[in-house]
Amino acid sequence: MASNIIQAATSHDALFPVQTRPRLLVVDDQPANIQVLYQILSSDYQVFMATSGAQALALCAARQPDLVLLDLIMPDMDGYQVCQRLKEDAVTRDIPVIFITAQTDESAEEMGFDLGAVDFISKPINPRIVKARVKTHLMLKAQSDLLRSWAYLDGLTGVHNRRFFDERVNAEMGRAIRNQTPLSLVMLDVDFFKRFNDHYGHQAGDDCLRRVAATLKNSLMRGGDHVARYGGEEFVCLLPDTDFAGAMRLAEAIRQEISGLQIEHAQSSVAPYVTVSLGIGCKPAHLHASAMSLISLADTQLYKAKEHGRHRYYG
Ligand code: GH3
Ligand code: MG
Ligand code: MG
Ligand code: MG
Repeated sequence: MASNIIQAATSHDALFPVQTRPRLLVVDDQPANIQVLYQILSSDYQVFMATSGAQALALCAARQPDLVLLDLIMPDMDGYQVCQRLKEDAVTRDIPVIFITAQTDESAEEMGFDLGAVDFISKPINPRIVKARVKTHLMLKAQSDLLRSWAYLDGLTGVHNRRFFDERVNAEMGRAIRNQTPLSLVMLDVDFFKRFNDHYGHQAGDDCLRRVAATLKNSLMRGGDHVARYGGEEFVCLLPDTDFAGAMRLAEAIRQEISGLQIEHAQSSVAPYVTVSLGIGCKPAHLHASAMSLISLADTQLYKAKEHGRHRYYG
């Protein structure tokens, strides 16, 4: 397939590194049509090409372009089918699709919008209109991506929020069951934090939470790991492909790193600085479990860590 992917390489590269330019996929069964669009767009964008619907779907899944320019009439799989398939798959659903077609009747256009296309451009194409529409839709896509990412962040600490975690833990559990891989969860809670707030004030409490969150982020080694704020002074670390032993190692490392921050806590009964208690839940590789049971297990273990003296982990 690699031979079918032609990447733009122009003098524009010096100003705008190729890998950071928005990525477009142009799909048309006629190479001559692709050539025309390539010439119009390749100076501003990375342009990938496909000459069939099947190829377009494969490229979208593998490379997730920022926008697709899609021919309507193609043999085998037409543009409508390609668009429908893109919108059905969670991985490609949010990629905007612009139809480019010689078909001018309104019902064709209506059907395209019904299937989730964002725009229609008619052939023969006007280069300036193509450029303007592509630019507009890329901007809208970038804005909605940004808003979506904000919706998943915790405002105080900057790590992911509960909404993100709730969605992710279900997705990761599904994946772990399908792939028969382990999935671990470390849940942690700051010890005697009410006393901390009462003694040092709410502002200092907020600062403490920010430092704890930053430390958790730094402690997670793998790209696929996620840290989220689960509640007030409770955080969760979601660890795909991590078995119980790995989760225990991480819990211990976190325990030590938080106490190592030496954030003064004169009112704590465990230490003169801020500490955390942790609970571990693990779904072993070849067993089934629900996201709910994993969370409840980690929560139970966290409760035990509290009961047995705090500043420790249980699993
Ligand atoms: P334990 O060791 O058993 O966990 O005791 P604790 O005092 O930490 O637990 P408790 O649940 O009684 O108190 C949690 C406190 O966390 C109460 C609340 O004021 C504080 N808290 C929750 N969210 C925030 C926040 O966003 N900022 C600040 N500063 N404090 C918060
Ligand atoms: Mg065609
Ligand atoms: Mg708590
Ligand atoms: Mg607490």
